[in-house]
Amino acid sequence: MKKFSKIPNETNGIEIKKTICTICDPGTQCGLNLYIKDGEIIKVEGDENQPAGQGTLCSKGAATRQYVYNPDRIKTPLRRVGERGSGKFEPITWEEAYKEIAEKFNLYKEESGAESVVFFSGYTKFYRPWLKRLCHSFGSPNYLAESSSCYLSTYIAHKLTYGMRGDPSWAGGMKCAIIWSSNPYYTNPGAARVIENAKKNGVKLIVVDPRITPTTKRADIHLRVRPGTDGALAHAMANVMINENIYDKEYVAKYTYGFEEYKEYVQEFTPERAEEITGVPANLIREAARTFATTKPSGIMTSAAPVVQNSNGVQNYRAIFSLLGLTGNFDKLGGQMVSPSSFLHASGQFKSRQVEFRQSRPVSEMATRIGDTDYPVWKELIEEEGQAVALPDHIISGKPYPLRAVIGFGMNFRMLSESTKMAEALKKLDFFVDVDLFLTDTAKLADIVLPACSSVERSEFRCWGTGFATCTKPAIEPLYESRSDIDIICQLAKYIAPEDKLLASGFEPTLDWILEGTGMTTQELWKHPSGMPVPNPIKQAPLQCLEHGFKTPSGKLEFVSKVLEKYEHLGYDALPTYKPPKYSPQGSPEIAKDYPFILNTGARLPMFVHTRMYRVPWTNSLRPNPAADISPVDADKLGVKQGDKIRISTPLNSIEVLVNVTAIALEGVVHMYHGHSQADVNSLFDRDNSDPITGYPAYKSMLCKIEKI
Ligand SMILES: Nc1nc2c(c(=O)[nH]1)N[C@H]1C(S)=C(S)[C@@H](COP(=O)(O)OP(=O)(O)OC[C@H]3O[C@@H](n4cnc5c(=O)[nH]c(N)nc54)[C@H](O)[C@@H]3O)O[C@H]1N2
Ligand SMILES: Nc1nc2c(c(=O)[nH]1)N[C@H]1C(S)=C(S)[C@@H](COP(=O)(O)OP(=O)(O)OC[C@H]3O[C@@H](n4cnc5c(=O)[nH]c(N)nc54)[C@H](O)[C@@H]3O)O[C@H]1N2
Ligand SMILES: [Mo]
Repeated sequence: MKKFSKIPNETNGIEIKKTICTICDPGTQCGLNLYIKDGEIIKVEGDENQPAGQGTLCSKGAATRQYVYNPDRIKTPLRRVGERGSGKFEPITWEEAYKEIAEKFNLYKEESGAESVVFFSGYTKFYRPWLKRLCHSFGSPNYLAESSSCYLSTYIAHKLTYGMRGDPSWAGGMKCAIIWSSNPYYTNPGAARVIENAKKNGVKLIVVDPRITPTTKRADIHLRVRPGTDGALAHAMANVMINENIYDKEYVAKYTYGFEEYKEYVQEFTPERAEEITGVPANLIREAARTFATTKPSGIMTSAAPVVQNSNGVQNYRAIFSLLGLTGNFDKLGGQMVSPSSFLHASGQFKSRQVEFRQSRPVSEMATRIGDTDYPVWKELIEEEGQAVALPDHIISGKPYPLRAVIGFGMNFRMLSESTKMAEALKKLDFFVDVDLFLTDTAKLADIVLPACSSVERSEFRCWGTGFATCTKPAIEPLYESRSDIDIICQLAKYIAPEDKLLASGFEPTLDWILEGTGMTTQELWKHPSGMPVPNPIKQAPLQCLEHGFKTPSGKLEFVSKVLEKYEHLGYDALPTYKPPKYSPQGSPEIAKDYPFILNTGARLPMFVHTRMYRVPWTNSLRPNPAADISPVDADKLGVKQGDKIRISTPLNSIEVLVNVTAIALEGVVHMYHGHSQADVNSLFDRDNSDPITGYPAYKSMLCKIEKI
């Protein structure tokens, strides 16, 4: 019998509309069946026909009604009337808002150049091609995003090592996988399903994570590494593979560059020495190395975040990726396969025109981007996005040129290190516009606030690696006067980039333009409310680099990076050298005397997505107060119990939180979630505690001390 067969029916006026949940934005997008009566969502279920969610929902998706109908939603466009930051606004019309923004932006462009206006995106992804185009059509190179601490650094490590992105080829007959710092059971249910299947198929799983998680519980081998020491662990595995002669000599000889130097370098990382550095027992390192090298094909599942959020992040991932070269697994079916992006970062087995769409004007002809002077490797490898960690200093100093305005879409000043500095800088701007669903602390600093709607109130396009795509339709009208970010961008284009007629034409024509040649159109996609298979999918074939050369300067998989070689004068090493985290017992023993704990922040909780779910009663009730996870051993040493209040201090600042005593925490490490306004962990990090190559904040390794209050 069909579930819920009584509703909807002809008499009760209830309709089911299909859309996707994008609360946890990039990878998943579970299908939703929304029960609608009189234009209101009365019930939320998973859509069984949609492959990403397969009818299931997590705690966040299940709370959709509380998210959408939250009393904190911004209802109309707002203009500041009080002091900056006072949170006093008056409602204005959309027309007034657009006019005022256009007047200011066009004036700054005339007086100080288009580069004086910054276009910023928070974690939301669906509108990014449109926002980038708006920025470029206006003439500014300064598109910045949350990606300044997420994903791009991993991408840079891929590019430096093998020239493009590679993902594990789970479906290609993989026999062994390392899941290196990822916990999809909390962060990406679709990927968790892939792991479940892999387990059923007998794939050997090695998981590298300091904590115990649902993913580590499924591991054949769990390497409980100290935060930020991943590079030393990878080198010790390479050491075992080379010295035990279990590496792929033919692949190394034919397809890699710099092997002799690399081989010599990893000799210092014996498993015993690596045990001292990483805390992982030497024999377990040996076992992991042997398993990965001899159970082939094998691949590595990586993450956008933890490894690269260390002061040695890029080099640590290069050390990890080098293992794919050493074992001959890159560009092999069942190993690691090249995966080009179709739309946003997802590879959906089709080729869209998103890059041409975004690059309405070449950035290379514009002024120097924010961050380019500090991070030349980023400048070289990342075409359309600056490094936002340099934004506060740039605004405050006015150097190398003045920055006068920022328009942020879902901007949150608390997401980068020295968060108070970002807030200060935003206050110094001539003009700040923020677009959000809620009047956040960042929106309160703005001159104009614009109300965005949620995913169930708009249309958006998404695709999946399985060759499946969807374009949603609003399940309910946007609440109050809120609008889709894409509609806001396309309207704004009429005022600040009037020559760009395509952008001004709105969602449907622009999406059709991007998808031209794929066999998909908006109208066609709308006929399939649960999504549709991509027509004529381009199946990713192996041996692309092996036959045609890697997209690196040497044309090979580079153990020694020819890009980094150019910047050796800046202290970057061409080999993936291991350096201890800047703040760690090994990296700064003097500081460690007074600050004996490692502070590791932001490991995801299943019910939160950054700051998004704190205001939602169901999810917030699961951890209503900011709390730090510490191990029972550390709790005993400190004399604290569950629920006690503690102060966490770094040399920069301190915050007060509750204690959560839990065996999932590694001894000596304090784990703390980010984004709380009452206890902002990012106020504890200074900008210099970052990866010198990419500027990524070292959220995963800081030193701290703990006092009971
Ligand atoms: N200490 C520490 N800091 C971290 C991390 C960590 O692990 N530790 N992780 C980093 C990482 S990986 C990331 S990705 C960043 C994320 O950092 P942010 O991008 O700042 O995170 P969010 O809180 O998800 O989103 C910001 C805002 O977007 C708004 N928003 C939601 N949906 C929409 C929408 O559809 N349109 C618009 N216009 N706005 C919307 C939300 O209401 C919210 O105010 O944080 C980084 N910061
Ligand atoms: N529920 C939920 N889902 C999310 C998000 C969210 O906020 N909430 N955020 C989304 C975003 S923006 C991102 S970037 C992804 C992140 O997705 P994941 O990378 O899967 O998630 P994390 O929990 O950040 O990190 C995974 C694991 O890395 C471990 N780890 C921490 N430091 C280190 C280290 O130095 N080395 C190693 N080897 N492991 C370490 C943590 O203990 C954690 O268990 O999740 C996305 N999905
Ligand atoms: Mo992220």
